[in-house]
Amino acid sequence: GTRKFVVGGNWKMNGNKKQIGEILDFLKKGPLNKDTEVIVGVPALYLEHVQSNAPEGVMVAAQNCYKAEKGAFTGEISPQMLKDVCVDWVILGHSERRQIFNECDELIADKVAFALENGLKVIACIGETLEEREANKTMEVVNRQTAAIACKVKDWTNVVIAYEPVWAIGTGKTATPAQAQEVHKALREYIAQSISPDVAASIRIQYGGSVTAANCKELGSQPDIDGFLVGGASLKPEFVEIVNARQ
Ligand code: G2H
Repeated sequence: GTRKFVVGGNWKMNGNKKQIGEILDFLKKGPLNKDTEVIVGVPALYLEHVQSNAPEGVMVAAQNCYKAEKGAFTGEISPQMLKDVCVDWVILGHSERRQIFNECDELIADKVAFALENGLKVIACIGETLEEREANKTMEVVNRQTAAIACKVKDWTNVVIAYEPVWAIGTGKTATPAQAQEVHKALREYIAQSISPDVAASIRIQYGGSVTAANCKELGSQPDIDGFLVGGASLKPEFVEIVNARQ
């Protein structure tokens, strides 16, 4: 296909200078498949450090940003600030932002639109909870989360979608390749109908949720899985194997 494989590491609230040095070392050592885009999602405090020290070809993402340029928003950072320190990517709408910090579909859509307008590329995360899956609402939820973004975003060129079933996050319970493929395929069909066939064909949809070196090859060989968003395993040398899942 024409969709370039894209693997993100979401460090979440992990790492200190010493550990980040170790991560940069294994990224440098690689070797990382040059046909795969690699993005590491770094705690805000360390963005500039990682941006300056990451090996060539490894891009850096913030894990959040706000929907305004500046002002009285204590604790927040803006897309303009990220651009100012040469960070080109941001992860938005991660389930931990949705669940722990009560971010709703509309706020996330506003953030995605504002980040894109200001020149960032966005990994927009969606996914259902266990309760929603068991109530057979997976596609209803995933489509609703996508539609909320589609209300405010017209150009999807700089968007990657990360499908992360919440029940698979940090639990060691990975979606089976068939389960993940089923959602990715249905989501692409929904995008074809509700946005456009062109966007559906070109947009990259990552799978996230307990991806490891052991399960990445089979997941990565599914036709509608275009990469991964990796949490826990992105802190370990096995991240290199995950980047190289598709050769
Ligand atoms: C899902 C994922 C990274 P993990 O949150 O976004 O984390 O791979 O630890 O399940």
